Amino acid sequence: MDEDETDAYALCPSDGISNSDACYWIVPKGLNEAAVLNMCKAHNGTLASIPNQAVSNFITNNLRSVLTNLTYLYAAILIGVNDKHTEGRYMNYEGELQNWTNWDAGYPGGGSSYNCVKILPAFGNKWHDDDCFVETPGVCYFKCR
Ligand SMILES: [Ca+2]
Repeated sequence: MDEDETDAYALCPSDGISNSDACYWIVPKGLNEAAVLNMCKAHNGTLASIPNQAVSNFITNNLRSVLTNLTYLYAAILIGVNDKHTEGRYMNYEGELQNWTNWDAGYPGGGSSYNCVKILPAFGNKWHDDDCFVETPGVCYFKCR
């Protein structure tokens, strides 16, 4: 295996959680979407799409203590879903259509000014759309080993 192949994978941060070869890590401070994405990319990852209820449960259950501490200050956690390219068409950060969604009642409702998506722990971990410049923690995903 050459160095490029090695670099395609990341080690799961010590405060991350892993499920098979998937690792999830919460950026432990409030940043805007571009800055959270940069933190994820610095670890060879990206913002985490949430493909189904099982992954949503895995993240929110395992990171409950992190979320509980953070939600004292931050009520929302950024995830890897956005409709920045085409309003109302939600994609993940790997350029794929987001098939599964977990919107709270009445959401998404921000139109073209709210193109980022956040988990709201106080609302059953349902999703709200929000302004991408609002600073919150976010969930990174790494393919790890
Ligand atoms: Ca939007």
